[in-house]
Amino acid sequence: MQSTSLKQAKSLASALTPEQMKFWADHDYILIPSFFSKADVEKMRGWVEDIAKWPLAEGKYLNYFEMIDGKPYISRTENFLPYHPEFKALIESSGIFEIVETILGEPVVLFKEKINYKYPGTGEYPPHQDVHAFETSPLAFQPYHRNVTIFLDDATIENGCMELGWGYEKNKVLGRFPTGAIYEEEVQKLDWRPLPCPAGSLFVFDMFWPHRSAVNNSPDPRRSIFMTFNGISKGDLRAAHYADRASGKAKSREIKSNLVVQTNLPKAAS
Ligand SMILES: O=C(O)CCC(=O)C(=O)O
Repeated sequence: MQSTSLKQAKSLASALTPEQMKFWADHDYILIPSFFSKADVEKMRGWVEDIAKWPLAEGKYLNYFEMIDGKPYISRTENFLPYHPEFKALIESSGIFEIVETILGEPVVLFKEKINYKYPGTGEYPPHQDVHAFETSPLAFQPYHRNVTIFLDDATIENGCMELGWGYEKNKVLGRFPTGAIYEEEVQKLDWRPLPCPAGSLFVFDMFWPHRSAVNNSPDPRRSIFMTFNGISKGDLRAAHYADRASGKAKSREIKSNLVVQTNLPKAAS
């Protein structure tokens, strides 16, 4: 049910300008500031705060908690769009699908999505590539997925904006720990540059981009939505992916070692 309703097969008229296409071809990313209006950002912030309070549920959306000094802090909610029709409608009508279709040259499906809450004191991400996060997928380690991030708050150095590791080799999977975190020797070879961007921005990036982000040291949240797409010709793997994630024995990688899925928190989070 959820996978078919989260795809759009529309016309393939270009949703990007020639300049944006060239930037993508040169850099494998595009940042589009003010993609969403202030009103839509405000609306999404409200929905995200509502979702952060959703009760734990089996077989639906998935809440993840960061354990800090033995206490759980909500870090992420995965697979939330099927359970929030207004949010889903806004995303589906936003033009994001069309942008990824333009980049991939075919209609796309939404493989997965998550909210990263990045509340104060949380949200550190070690250097990693998203390409190897999905071992359940036959598309893992291959250049078929594309990521899109919506920033709902200004991303700044203080609140741990994303940092990109420039100088990586296209379509190369870097040496990494079993968690997916890149080996220090590989990290050192890259030129890490922060990517501050305003609330409402859309950041589209290739899955091989090495990236990391520091803990949020500001007093305010730095919320974002991460969506991963693939071309329809590669199949619709969403249901299989979330079945694996909900199994409690997920084979897909988790780069944050202090992250705990809801089912491991019988009482603490209720
Ligand atoms: O939200 C952030 O600061 C970075 C998140 C990230 O790298 C990820 O979810 O893969």
